[in-house]
Amino acid sequence: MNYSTLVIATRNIGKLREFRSLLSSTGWRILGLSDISCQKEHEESGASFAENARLKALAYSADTDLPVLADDSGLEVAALGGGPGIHSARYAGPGASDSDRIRKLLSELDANGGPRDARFVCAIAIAQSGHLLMEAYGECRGLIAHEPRGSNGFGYDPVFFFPELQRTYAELSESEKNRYSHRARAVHALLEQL
Ligand code: ITT
Repeated sequence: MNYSTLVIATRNIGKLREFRSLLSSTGWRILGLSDISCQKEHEESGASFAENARLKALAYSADTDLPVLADDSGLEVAALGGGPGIHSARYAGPGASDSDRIRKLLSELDANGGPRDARFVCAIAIAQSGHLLMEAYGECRGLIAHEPRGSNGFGYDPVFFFPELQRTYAELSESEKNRYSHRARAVHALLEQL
């Protein structure tokens, strides 16, 4: 497969920034949804990360002739039965902030008292003109910290403690996170297929 331009179908600027960096070695021109003037919102109605990534990529690929990459990702906490999982973005309800979601996660886990093992999961799908072209998956294991630490990254990064580097994701530099993260692993798996 030979891309020169790829649209990243996300409204999450943290994700877009990471993809730009993770794909920089390809030389592809990376566009966001605003670059193709796409205002549409597509519902994430799937039952898994992979299904949601596929649905997003296929839906947005109807709005452009360019290939479209979608990422569905989230945090699975073992003691919470794998939650918030595919509901990571909506975990604290509509309009909630990253801090609201982190507060809810910490209070549920503190009340639960169980082990703090967790993993970040990332499913990627690429589609063009309504056809699915490629899929990839990555995950990264860690622990939920007792309180937020660090200010880099986005989302749940301040409470995801990465044992290998003994820091939370939000305490890692961008290049460190992009070496180890679930998204980095998914992009690596994707590029291996090319
Ligand atoms: P798009 O659907 O527009 O891509 P989104 O933020 O809604 O944006 P998801 O539906 O995939 O994306 O939800 C991902 C959720 O998981 C979101 O709340 C993130 O905060 C969280 N998440 C995913 N990857 C993360 C990462 O690398 N660091 C921190 N949180 C992450």
